[in-house]
Amino acid sequence: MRSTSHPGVVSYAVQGQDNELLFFNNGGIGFTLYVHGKTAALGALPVWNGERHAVCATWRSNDGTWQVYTDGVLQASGWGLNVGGKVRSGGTWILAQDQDTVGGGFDRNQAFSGELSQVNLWDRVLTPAEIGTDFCGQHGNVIDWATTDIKVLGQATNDEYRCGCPKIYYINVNGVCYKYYPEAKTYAQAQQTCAADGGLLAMPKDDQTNNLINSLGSGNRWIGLTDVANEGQWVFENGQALESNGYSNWNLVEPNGGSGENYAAFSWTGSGWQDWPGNSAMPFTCQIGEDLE
Ligand SMILES: [Ca+2]
Ligand SMILES: [Ca+2]
Repeated sequence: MRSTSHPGVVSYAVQGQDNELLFFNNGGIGFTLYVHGKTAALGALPVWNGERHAVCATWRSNDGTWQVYTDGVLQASGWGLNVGGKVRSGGTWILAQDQDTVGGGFDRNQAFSGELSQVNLWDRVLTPAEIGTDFCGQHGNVIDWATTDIKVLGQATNDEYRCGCPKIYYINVNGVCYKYYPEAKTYAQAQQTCAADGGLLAMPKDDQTNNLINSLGSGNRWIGLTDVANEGQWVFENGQALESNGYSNWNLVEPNGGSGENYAAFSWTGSGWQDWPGNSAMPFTCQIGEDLE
């Protein structure tokens, strides 16, 4: 999930109990898990930084044990939640809102604003290894996200969730994972940020990739291309010479900075490239996955 709001996230209502199962943020910093109207305070969860996060809540009937994990890390746990209870069948599931009646009773202040995906439900408590750090490829035995028909209502829209990156906040496009970093850094600092993720500054090696990387941000942004080793000999971050690749997208008159400008960036005008001094600070995009050799 990814959001900056304080909402009802997953709501399951049955006749006579609109909080049969509910994962909810109480408007402040704390989350609450409801089982058959009973509550466990999960506390604050580190999920409000605009990145994607994997959240998993568990509950066991016989002793009411509950746990909540984010990105594979146990954040809180307790016991005594609705001991011996059952979650009844035949109700209605709503994502991104809280039901106060079955299928309705919505409060506009409890709408989730953000992205939700890979919502699965099991009839048993998963092991920590099963919970893991990402939910791509999971298949709940009660609700399987991959095969469940989801109705899109209200202002919600449907989009493809691009699974399959080693870091969940990267998006997968044709087997390569990208993340845009909006914070301004020097070229060297941007290189370090990408390296810490196990990647490189994004390398636009064809028109399609260039447009994709450009679409992730705006303004001046570093790309993984430099002539610092030999003036005029532009080389991608993975060591491939620009010339041997056969695609470039320099703006008119660029590159024009000689030995004073040894690093390539998108310009504020769009997807064209310019050479620029590396000690300037600007946003950038990292890539991991394919094409790092
Ligand atoms: Ca240069
Ligand atoms: Ca220039």
